[in-house]
Amino acid sequence: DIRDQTKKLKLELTRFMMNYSFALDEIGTKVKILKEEFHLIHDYNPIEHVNSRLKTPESIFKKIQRKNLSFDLDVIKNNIQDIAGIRITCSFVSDIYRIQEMISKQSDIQVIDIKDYIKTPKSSGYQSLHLILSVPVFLSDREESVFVEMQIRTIAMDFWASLEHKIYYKYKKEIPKHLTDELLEAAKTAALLDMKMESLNDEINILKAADQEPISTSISA
Ligand code: 0O2
Repeated sequence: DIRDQTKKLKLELTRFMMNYSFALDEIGTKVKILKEEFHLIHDYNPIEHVNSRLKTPESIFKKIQRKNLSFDLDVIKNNIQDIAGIRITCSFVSDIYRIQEMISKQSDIQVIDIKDYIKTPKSSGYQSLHLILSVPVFLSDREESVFVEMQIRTIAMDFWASLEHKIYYKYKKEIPKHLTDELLEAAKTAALLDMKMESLNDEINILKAADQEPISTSISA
């Protein structure tokens, strides 16, 4: 009857969403291990902060409609790859690619897709590195591969994206062109700031390395 069917559907949906939550837990642990071990070995922490989120049912529903998909869990699973999302904010652009490499090398993770919005920013000015990962989730009776979208960005990219998102969110109508132009300009300024901070860091590292070199005691004649 209808009550049994509703109960079954509810259970199916809960299990469906739980897998994404487990996948986020797993990837979150992986990132935490990388962060702590990297800090221990290199005495440097490339990761500033990490956030993760599950897409809300409303947002999943909107995307199903936008992509003209049928309301079928298998179709949703295969076509909506950002139900689980983790965002890693790091210090320098080079850290982004370092983290990408560390994650990609892990044998149980498959990199399904890479969108490099740093090399090719979006027309809005948005920059970040997006990876679609397939993560195995070990359940009581089976193993499931689950997609997780990993966004890796610098503090400057995150600053821009967070504020731009807020500006759009607050203003529901179409944004006047001069504002989108200025937002694009601001994104370019953020990218310049990233370049400047990275080159300052490189210079300091050279000075630090020189400081650590053993002082030669032999005096040549
Ligand atoms: P939320 O709230 O972060 O989840 P797809 O439709 O996913 O197959 P799409 O939309 O081209 O393909 O995916 P894309 O652009 O690779 O990634 C979308 C996500 O990137 C967005 O998620 C944002 O988090 C971020 N993003 C992309 N473009 C912009 C931008 O111009 N400004 C800001 N602030 N963020 C951006 P959601 O689902 O839109 O939102």
